[in-house]
Amino acid sequence: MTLHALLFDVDGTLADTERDGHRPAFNQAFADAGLDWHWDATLYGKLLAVTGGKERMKYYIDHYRPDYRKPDSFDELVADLHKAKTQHYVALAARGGIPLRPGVKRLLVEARGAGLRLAIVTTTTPENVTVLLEHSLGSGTQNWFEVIAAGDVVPAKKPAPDIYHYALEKMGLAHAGCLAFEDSENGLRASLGAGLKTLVTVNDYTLDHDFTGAAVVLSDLGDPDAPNRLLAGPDLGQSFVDVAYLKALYAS
Ligand code: XBP
Ligand code: MG
Repeated sequence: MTLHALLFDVDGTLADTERDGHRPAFNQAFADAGLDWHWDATLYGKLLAVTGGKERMKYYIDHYRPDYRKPDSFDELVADLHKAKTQHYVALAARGGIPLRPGVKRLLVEARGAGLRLAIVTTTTPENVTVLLEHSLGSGTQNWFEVIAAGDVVPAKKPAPDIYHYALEKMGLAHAGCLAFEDSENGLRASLGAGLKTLVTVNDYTLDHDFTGAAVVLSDLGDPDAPNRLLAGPDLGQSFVDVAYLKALYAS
């Protein structure tokens, strides 16, 4: 089986969205609501143990705020805060405030030209994905992706493999011939759980994660004039990721 489809995570993989995108958007929503909740960059790293913004807020209250008395309408409060947070995030991304990681645009353009099928597989909210693609990758680029599998379309978020199963089903594909791109342990557990070979690019929040089972772990995708670093896995003799590299990795 040859490589014919690429499935991309978004947060941490296409762009470093978490520390300077999602985190300030959550904090702004908390401040607007008059809450004394505030997530600094270190605490946020710990909260990333849980994927999904609504799930993350509940985890924060349960594990870090024993002093907080939940109102009866707590689920509603979390849903409202999450809506407000999404508005802040969308505004930031629409200002072009969240650049893509190195090599991402180059690889997507080349993969598209090579006829590889593309999909997005993420736990974040769909609006967050479309605004990021539109403003950081380019106008109309959401159409490059055959499926954008995002957010609450499956009840169990990563590390559950459900969102990958959902995307593969929509594409009418099994795991063979597909390669996933992830940045975190939760993401890798999800893609491996769906039987997918997975390329990992790390970021500051995920450097120390356990990437056992990844096909390769790289600092980033790299570019011809900005080599990446191989952190684990086979040395394919190339310091940036292109379609030839992906085909060789898939076959290895
Ligand atoms: C991303 C997430 C998301 C974002 C916030 O994980 O966990 O929750 O942090 O987005 P992954 P929402 O990269 O593994 O998909 O607030 O829209 O959930
Ligand atoms: Mg991620």
